Amino acid sequence: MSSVILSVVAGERVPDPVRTTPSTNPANTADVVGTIGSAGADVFTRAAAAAKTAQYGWAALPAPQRGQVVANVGRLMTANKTRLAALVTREIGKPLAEALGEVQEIIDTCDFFIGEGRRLYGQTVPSEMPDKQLFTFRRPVGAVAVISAGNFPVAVPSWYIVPALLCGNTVVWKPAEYSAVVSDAFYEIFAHAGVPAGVLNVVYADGADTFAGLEQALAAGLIDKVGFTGSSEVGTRIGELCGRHLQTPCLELGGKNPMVITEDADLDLAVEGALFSGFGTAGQRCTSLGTVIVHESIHDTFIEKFSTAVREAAMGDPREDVLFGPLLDEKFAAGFEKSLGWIAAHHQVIGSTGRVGADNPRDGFVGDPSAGLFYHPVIVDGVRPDDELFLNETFGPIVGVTTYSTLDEAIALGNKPGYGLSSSIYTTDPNKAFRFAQGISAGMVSVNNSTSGAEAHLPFGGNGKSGNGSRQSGIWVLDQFTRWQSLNWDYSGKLQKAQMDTVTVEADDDFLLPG
Ligand code: UN1
Repeated sequence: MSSVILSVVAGERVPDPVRTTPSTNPANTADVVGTIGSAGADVFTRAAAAAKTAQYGWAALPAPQRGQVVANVGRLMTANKTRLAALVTREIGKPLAEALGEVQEIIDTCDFFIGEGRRLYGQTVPSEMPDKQLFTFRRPVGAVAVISAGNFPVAVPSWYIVPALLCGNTVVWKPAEYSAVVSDAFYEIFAHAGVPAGVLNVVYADGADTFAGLEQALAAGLIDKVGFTGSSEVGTRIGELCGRHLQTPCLELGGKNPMVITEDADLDLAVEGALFSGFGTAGQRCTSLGTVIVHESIHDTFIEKFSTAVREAAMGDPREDVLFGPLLDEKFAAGFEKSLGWIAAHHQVIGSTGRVGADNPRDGFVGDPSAGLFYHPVIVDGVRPDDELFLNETFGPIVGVTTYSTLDEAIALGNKPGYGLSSSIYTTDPNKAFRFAQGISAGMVSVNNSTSGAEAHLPFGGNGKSGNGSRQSGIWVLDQFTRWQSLNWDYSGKLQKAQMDTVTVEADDDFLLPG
C-alpha cells in the first residue's frame, strides 16, 4: 500500500492528487491512520470512462463466473475479518464487536449473491400467437457510480458493489474521505479476489469535485446508475441531477426512526432496544433511534429505567467492550453540536451534554476522553411534534422521548417527521403490532427489536425523506442493478401482428344454466 492513498482508475493508481489530507483516529486524534490523496472532478470522469469501457467484457463473463469472483471476495473478507474490523475501529471509532459485525455483513452479502450468479432468473411468457415465444432477461444497467458514507465504510458499499458486479455492471466508487484507509483495504481485497482492472474504480474526492465529476460523466453518457447513501439534503441534489438525465438513482438517506412502546410492552426489553439503537454506533446509523413514543401510563417507569441504563452504559475506547465510542470525525462532531442546540427550554434533559473531558467528565469512561471526539449520551424528555429535535435527524448520541394515549396518535407521531426508514414497536399485543406496521410509513418495521440492525438479505430502504423508494439487499436490489429486457421470437415464418392477428375465441354469452 502506498503511503498516500490514491484513486484507482483502470487498475492504476492516479498520481498527483489535488490535495492530501490526514485521516485521523477519532478516539485518539493524534493517531494519523493514513493520508488521502484527493482527486479532482476530471478523475471521476476518467474513472467513469474506464468503467464504461470495461463493462462489456465484464458482462460477457457468465454470471456464475462473476459469482465465483464474489465467492473469492467473501473468502478473502473472512480471512481478513479481524484485520479489516480493527482498521474500521481505528479509523472511524466503531467499537470492535460492531466492526466485526460490519465485516460479517459483507460476508453475508457475498454469501447471498454467490448463489444469485447461478439464478439471475428471467421468465418464459406465453405468446398470444402460435409459433412465437416470449422471454424476459435481466440485463446489467452499465456503469454504476456508488457514493457512500463512512459510518458503515465497508458494509454499505458492499450492498451496492457486490450485487452491481454480480449483475454484470462496472463501478466507480467514491467512498467517504474520512474512511479512506478502510476503503483502500476494501478495494485491495476486491482486486486480489480477481475483479479485473476497470471493473471497480475508486475515486477519493471531496463533495464538490464528486458532484462536478458526476455531472460531467452523466452528461457524457458514462454513468448509467447512481447509488448514494448519505444525507437527505445531498440525496435530493443527486436525485435532481439524475432526473435531468432520465435516471432513477438508488438513494438511501437519513432517518428519524421512531420506537413506540405500548402499555403492555416488556419494558426491560424495550429499554435494551432503545439503548442499543439510540446510542450504539454513537447514534450514527441511518437506522438509529430518533424518538421514543411511550404510552403515557408507563412514561415515568420507562424514563427511570432508560436513564439508569444510559448512565451505566460503557462508553469510551472503541477497542474495549463499550456500547459506543467517539463520533466519526470532526465534521460529525460539529453537526452533532448543532443538534444539541435544538434542546429547548421546555425539554427535560437527562444526563450531561456536550463533549466529554476533564471539565465535563463521565463516570466510568473507558480510556482518555480528551484524546478523542467523545460526546455524552443524552435523553431529552418532553419533545413536542413541532420541535426541531423531533423533526430532524441528529446523527449522534441523543434520543428524544414523548408520550401518546392512543395507538393512532403514536403512529401519527411516528410519521410526523416525514422520514420513513426504520421503525420499531415494543408490544405484547399482536393487534397493535400489525396496526402499527400498517400505519407507519417506513421501509422497515421491527416488533420487539430495535430500529437498527437490519439483516443483509431483507429489503433495506425507506420512504419519504429517507429515499426515493429504492430498496437494497436480497433479491430486491436486483431491480436496481438490472433492467428487464423482453425478447420475442417468432418462428411461424410470417409476420404475425400482435393484437391484430390474434385468434379470438367466441363465447355464447346468452348461456344460462337451467334455473
Ligand atoms: C446505515 O447506517 O447507513 O440496519 C446502514 C442497520 C445496519 C445498516 C445501517 N445493518 O443498522
